[in-house]
Amino acid sequence: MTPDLFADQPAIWQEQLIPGAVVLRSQALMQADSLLATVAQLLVAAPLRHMLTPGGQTMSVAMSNCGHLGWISDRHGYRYSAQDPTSDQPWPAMPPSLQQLAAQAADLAGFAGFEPDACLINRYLAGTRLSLHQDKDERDFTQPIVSVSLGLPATFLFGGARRTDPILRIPLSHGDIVVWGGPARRHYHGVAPLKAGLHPVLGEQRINLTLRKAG
Ligand code: MD3
Ligand code: FE
Repeated sequence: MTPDLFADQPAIWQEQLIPGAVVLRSQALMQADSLLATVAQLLVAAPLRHMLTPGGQTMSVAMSNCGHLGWISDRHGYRYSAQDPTSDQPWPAMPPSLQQLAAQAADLAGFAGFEPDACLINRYLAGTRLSLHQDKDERDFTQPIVSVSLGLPATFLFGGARRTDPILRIPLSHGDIVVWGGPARRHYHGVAPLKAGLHPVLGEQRINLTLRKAG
C-alpha cells in the first residue's frame, strides 16, 4: 500500500486574515496557463491602458476589463461602465472559466452563489503601485470580491476600516486567490511598488484579476 503523506493535511491551504478575508494559496495554479491565454485574448479586444484619476494623474497600473461592467476612471470620477471608453464597444464577455473559478473560490471562503459581472484586469510592471483606497463603486457590499494574482510576486497592503489603521503586508504570488468579504470588504488596501524580477511564465509583469458583482 502507498502511504498517503498528506493524509492529515487539509485539501486546501487557506488562511483567514480577518473574518471574511481568506487567502487561498495556489488555488489558481493548475489553471494559470490557460487563464493567461484567455487574458491575452481579452486584451486584444480591449487593450490595457493607463486611466486618469479624477485629479488628472495617470495611474501607474495599466487596466482593462471583461464582463458586463468594467471599472473606469477619468476626469469625471470612478465608476462602472458597460462600454469601453477607448472603443465605445461593450467590454469582452466574461469567460465562463473565470466566472467559475471566482465562484468556486468565493464558495470555499463561505460566500455561496457569487455571480461576478465585472472583472478588472490590472497589469503591474517594476515600480507600479496602487495607493491605499477602499472599493466603494459597487452596489452591494454584501457581495465579496475575488482577486487572482498571476506573475511576479507583490506585497499586498491590507489596512483597516479607517485610513489610519495599521497595515498588514501580505505576500501574494502566482496562482494565489484572495476572497474579500464580510467586514474585510470595506477595508483600506493597496499594493506596494512592484519589485523588478523575471517570472518564468509572465516575464517582468504581475497581472491581477479582480472579480466583482458591481451592478
Ligand atoms: C481588500 N487591486 O483593483 S486585488 C483594485 O492587486 C485593487 O490589483 C489590487 O485593489 C491588485 O481595486 C488588489 C485585492 C483586493 C481587491 C478588493 C478589495 C483586496 C481588497 C476590497 C476590500 C478589501
Ligand atoms: Fe481595490
